[in-house]
Amino acid sequence: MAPSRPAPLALPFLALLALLAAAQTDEPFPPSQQQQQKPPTNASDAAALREVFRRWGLEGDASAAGKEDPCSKRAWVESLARNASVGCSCSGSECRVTHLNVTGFWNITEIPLALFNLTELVTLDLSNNNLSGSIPPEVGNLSKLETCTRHFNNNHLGGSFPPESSRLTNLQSLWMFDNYIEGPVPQFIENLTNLTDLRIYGMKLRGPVPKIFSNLMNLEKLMLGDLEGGQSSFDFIADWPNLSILSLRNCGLIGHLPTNLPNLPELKYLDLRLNDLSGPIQPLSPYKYSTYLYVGENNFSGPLPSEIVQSSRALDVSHNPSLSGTLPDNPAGRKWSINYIGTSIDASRTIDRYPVSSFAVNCGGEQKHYSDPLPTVFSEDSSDLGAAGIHVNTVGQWVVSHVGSDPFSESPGIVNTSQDILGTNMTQLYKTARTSTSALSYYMLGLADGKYTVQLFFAEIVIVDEPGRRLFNIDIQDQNIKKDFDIIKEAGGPRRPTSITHETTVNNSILVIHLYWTGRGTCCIPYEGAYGPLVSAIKLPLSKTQRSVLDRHRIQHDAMTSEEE
Ligand SMILES: *[C@@H]1O[C@H](CO)[C@@H](O)[C@H](O)[C@H]1NC(C)=O
Ligand SMILES: *[C@@H]1O[C@H](CO)[C@@H](O)[C@H](O)[C@H]1NC(C)=O
Ligand SMILES: *[C@@H]1O[C@H](CO)[C@@H](O)[C@H](O)[C@H]1NC(C)=O
Ligand SMILES: *[C@@H]1O[C@H](CO)[C@@H](O)[C@H](O)[C@H]1NC(C)=O
Ligand SMILES: *[C@@H]1O[C@H](CO)[C@@H](O)[C@H](O)[C@H]1NC(C)=O
Ligand SMILES: *[C@@H]1O[C@H](CO)[C@@H](O)[C@H](O)[C@H]1NC(C)=O
Ligand SMILES: *[C@@H]1O[C@H](CO)[C@@H](O)[C@H](O)[C@H]1NC(C)=O
Ligand SMILES: CC(=O)N[C@H]1CO[C@H](CO)[C@@H](O)[C@@H]1O
Repeated sequence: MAPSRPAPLALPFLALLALLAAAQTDEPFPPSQQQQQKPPTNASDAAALREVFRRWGLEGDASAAGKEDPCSKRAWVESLARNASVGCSCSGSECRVTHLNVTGFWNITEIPLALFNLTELVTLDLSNNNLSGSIPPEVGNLSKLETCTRHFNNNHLGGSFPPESSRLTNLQSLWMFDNYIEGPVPQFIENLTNLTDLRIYGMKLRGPVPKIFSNLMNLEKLMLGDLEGGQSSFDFIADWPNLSILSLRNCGLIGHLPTNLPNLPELKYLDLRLNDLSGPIQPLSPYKYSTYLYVGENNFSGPLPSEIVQSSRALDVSHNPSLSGTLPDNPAGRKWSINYIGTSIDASRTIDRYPVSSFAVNCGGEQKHYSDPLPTVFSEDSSDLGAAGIHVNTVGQWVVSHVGSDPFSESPGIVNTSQDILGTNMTQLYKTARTSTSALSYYMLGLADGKYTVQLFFAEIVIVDEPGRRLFNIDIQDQNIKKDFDIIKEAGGPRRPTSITHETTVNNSILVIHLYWTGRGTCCIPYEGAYGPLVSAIKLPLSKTQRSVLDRHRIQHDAMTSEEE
């Protein structure tokens, strides 16, 4: 910023709260002294902004509409999550609109073309609205854009990336996640060499990731994911000196980890889950420095290098069936933050298949007794699983497995509410829940083969403002039964119960319930990391025969353990 110009950005954003307070209590747009001294807003910007706000129903006081100076109408809010603000940059004779932030409005569905007349925009944030349709080619007119921090993420945009976006060469951040944009991962991104923060996941894009992305040397955060088909090898990663977050979940990555892996000295968070990587896990590089290392759901084999197991690191190696080895001894008094379910690592420690007679879990909570309609004990499930971990229920009849951590926050794995849950007499079941920013699984063990009816219980107790924010998928026995499941929508409101009843078959003594996030809904409302699956309770009613089979096993098990003693 040239020192001769007045600092245009600091004022609007620092003074935001004061202005908001004024805007809410006094007249809608108080003409402060300072604003009167300001030069007028460029007529083209003023006309465009008025048109945009008219289309979005945000023109405010109807009597002032068309008269007020848009640069005086800087900000107004309804809530923390719903916010609209304008920032201007003024030189001697006129002000230009340089910042526009309109986020969290479910009723805003269109991108008015007039928006692209605001050619001096430096930041634009239209996240968390309900925009639909496609991004028009005119987006290329906003060539001064630098930070679209929260750009178009979390909307319902479709179509493909307009090639004109390649003109936005000043862009430092591009967040387009959680939309319905289709087509290949756009090659033009290679031209946006100023990018430090690129997030495109939770859409309908196809791989491969262009090799030429290796040119993006300034990258600090790269989050690509949830691609639909197409394979990529690791060759788009270069020695990016400032890269700290690398998330490549479900990107169709294939091949071995190269032996000469790139040098990524700042790496803190590495997520390679849900790819098709094989061969050995290299002992250190490139994740030497990563605090979060997620390589689960691949095809890695060979022994787990013990150097990567560290008490300061959350490690997920789950569901790599050919991965073997043993875990190093726990550091005194500490628990490893590690999830190795579904591997050949030291399996004896993990799961003792001791069956018992009932399966009901109060996810995230204490043991509870309810008649539903038969007397049922919902067992306690309140272990903190950190950013990667498993917990085996004490008598071994079920296991809960969790992987996930938002890269930007400590997302809690267990949530609770003190508010009432309406429309149920099992209210305590719903007041606590387990949640995950990636994947949460429950394994019911030692079942006789046959048909079972699973019941899952939910109530939204965190993202309580609107439906559509928490969306996740549910698989039972590897079969997808819900895609973009939305608790509030199903329950008809927040803090209300809803349930799923699903019939399934067990033929290897284990029943698996898998709840997982695919990048949809929200990243950060009401707080960073509030997304992904949430479940209140699980129940597996057993028939009389199933129960008696289990009881027989139970008696044998008890007999065995007493002999050992
Ligand atoms: C206002 O902005 C338009 C569009 O960028 C520009 O052509 C025009 O010169 C500006 N007007 C003044 C008075 O600077
Ligand atoms: C946007 O710019 C175009 C071309 O300069 C002009 O025709 C149109 O009237 C402008 N729209 C608004 C709402 O200012
Ligand atoms: C959207 O809702 C806000 C209130 O939350 C209202 O001021 C605005 O006029 C609405 N916009 C549209 C396009 O309906
Ligand atoms: C826009 O508003 C949201 C919600 O208050 C805020 O989180 C975000 O940082 C703002 N963006 C900009 C560019 O000011
Ligand atoms: C969002 O927009 C879609 C149309 O694209 C509409 O069907 C839906 O009702 C809107 N959602 C809300 C909460 O208004
Ligand atoms: C990395 O970050 C440092 C410190 O912020 C900066 O000086 C340097 O230019 C960055 N390097 C690249 C390639 O972006
Ligand atoms: C509820 O959650 C809060 C915040 O995470 C925590 O401090 C509190 O101990 C929890 N209460 C119960 C009863 O679990
Ligand atoms: C001034 C300017 O660059 N206008 C362009 C805006 O975008 C449309 C669509 O790409 C172009 O046709 C205009 O020339």
